[in-house]
Amino acid sequence: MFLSPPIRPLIRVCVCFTATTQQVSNLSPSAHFKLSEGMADDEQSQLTRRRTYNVTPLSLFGVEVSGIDLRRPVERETVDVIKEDVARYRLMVFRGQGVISAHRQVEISHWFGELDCPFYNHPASAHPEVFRVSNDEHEGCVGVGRTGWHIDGSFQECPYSHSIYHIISVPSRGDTVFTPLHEVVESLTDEQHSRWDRLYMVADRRGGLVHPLLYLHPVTGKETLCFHTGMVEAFIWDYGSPDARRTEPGEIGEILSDIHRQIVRDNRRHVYSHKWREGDFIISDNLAVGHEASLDTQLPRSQVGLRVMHRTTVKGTHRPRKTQHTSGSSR
Ligand SMILES: O=C(O)CCC(=O)C(=O)O
Ligand SMILES: [Fe+2]
Repeated sequence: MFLSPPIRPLIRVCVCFTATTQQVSNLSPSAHFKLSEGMADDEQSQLTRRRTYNVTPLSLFGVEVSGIDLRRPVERETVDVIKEDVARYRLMVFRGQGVISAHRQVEISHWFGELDCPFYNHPASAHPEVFRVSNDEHEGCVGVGRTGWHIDGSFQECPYSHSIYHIISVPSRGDTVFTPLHEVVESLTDEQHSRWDRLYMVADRRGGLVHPLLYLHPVTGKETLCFHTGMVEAFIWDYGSPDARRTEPGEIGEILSDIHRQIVRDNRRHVYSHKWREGDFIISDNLAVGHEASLDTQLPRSQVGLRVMHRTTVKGTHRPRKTQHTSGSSR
C-alpha cells in the first residue's frame, strides 16, 4: 500500500484494510486490533523504519503517539507517515505536547488540506480558523457536540475530512467519546443493514443537503456513516428511486435512536472515552470516526475547572457516495 511516491496517489483511493469486525470482536478489548492490521510484513517494516515516533494502541481503536514534539518543525517525510497513520488508525492521540499555539495548530491542520472557518467563532478565539470550545461562555462556545453522536460538517456538501482537537485547559472531568464507524456498520444485522442502506439524511441547514447514511469512505473504501443524530431535518427512504419517500416526523426520532443504540450497544463496546490530559492533541479521520461531547463537558467551571479546547476542521473533498471513488487524488 505504501508504494513509491509516483504511484501512491492513485493507489490510495482503493486501499482496503482487511481486518473484519468478526476478528475484532473475538478479541479482548485491549487487543482489539494490531498495529500491523491489514499490512503485509514488508510494508509493516518499511513503515516502522520511516516512522520517527512511537505508536501504541488505545483500548478500542486509534493509537497513542509519543516521541514527537508537534510544536517544532516536522520533516516532510514524517508528515507523510503521520497522514498514512491517520488513514490507517483513524484516531491519533499525541501526548505531552504542552500548549500548541492556535497558529501552529492551523499549520499542522494544513498538512491535510484547506481549513474551514467556523461560521460562528467566539471573541476569545486566537485564530479565525480555530473553533474555541469551552464550559465557560466567556472563554469559548458552550454546548458544542452535545446534541448527539455525529461527524463534523455532515451538513456540508463534502463533510470535513479531518477534525483536530487540542486541549488548552483540562477540567477534572469532561471526556470526548469516539466511535469507530466501520465497526458500528459491521455490527448491524443483515436486516438492519438493508434498512440503513436505504436511508438518506437531510441536513437541517445549508439548504438541506441529502447524503446517504451508509457510504464508502473515499480513502479506505470501507463502509462508514454520514450522520448527525442532532442536526437532521428528515430522512428519505430510497432517495433517487421512484419509490423515494420522506420520513414522517415520528419516524425520524426512531431512526436517530436506532443509530444511537447501535453505537452504545453491548455496554458501549464500540465507544472509546477519551480522558483529556494536559498536552493532548488529537488528529481524527472525521469520516471514519463518530464522536460526541460527554455530558460532563458542560459541568461548570466552579465544579470541574475550566475546559477549553481548540478545534480545527479540514475541508472535505468528497461527497459521500455509495460507490468507491476511483480516480484522482484522495485528499
Ligand atoms: O468538546 C468536545 O469534547 C467535542 C465537541 C465537538 O463535538 C467538536 O468540537 O466537534
Ligand atoms: Fe463535533
